Amino acid sequence: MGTKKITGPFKLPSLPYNDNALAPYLSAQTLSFHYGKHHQTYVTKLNELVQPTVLESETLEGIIKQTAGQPDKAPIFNNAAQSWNHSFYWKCMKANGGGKPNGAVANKIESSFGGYDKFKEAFAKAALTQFGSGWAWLVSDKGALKVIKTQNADTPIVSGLTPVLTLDVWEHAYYLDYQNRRSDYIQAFLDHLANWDFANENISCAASSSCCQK
Ligand code: MN3
Repeated sequence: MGTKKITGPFKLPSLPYNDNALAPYLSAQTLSFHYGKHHQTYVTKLNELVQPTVLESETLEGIIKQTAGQPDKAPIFNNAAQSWNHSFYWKCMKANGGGKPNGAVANKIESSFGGYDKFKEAFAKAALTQFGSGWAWLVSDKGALKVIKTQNADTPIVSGLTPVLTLDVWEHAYYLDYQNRRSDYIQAFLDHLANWDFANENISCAASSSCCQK
């Protein structure tokens, strides 16, 4: 009798690029550990935790919403929310990304923050001042864009906000490339990696009643 290998119901989604695609800003080594080990472990643990429960037939979003704010469900929430957050985060980056956006997100950044530079300042500040582990987010709140930060696994989808862009600021996201220099990682993301095409897709989702992320 070996340990039963649990392979579902949740799967690790494919990384949307090769693991060297974001170098030199994020190395293949960082992506192979962050995606291949950290993200994989959240998915594996989630599958172990939901296997014996009724939550097994639920969607990932459903599990996150049902377990949020319940201390006895924290292990399920943490692994489900981290699975969701990471799948979203990979799409928030691309080779030759970053810099000023175009399209709807550019207009919304103008109207919500008073310009790209002010957005950039607010996002960098949120990412830098998140004490310990967590995430910085650009979210849509009833059509207006806001910058927020969340702690550990917390995710804005439980607050009825639509994520537009996120940055993982857990140390495992940047330590191999930047060591303690979180600020350099944040600048690299904003200047060279942010996927504004994906942000524009999320803005379209926020404007319609059903979101493509689900
Ligand atoms: Mn991470």
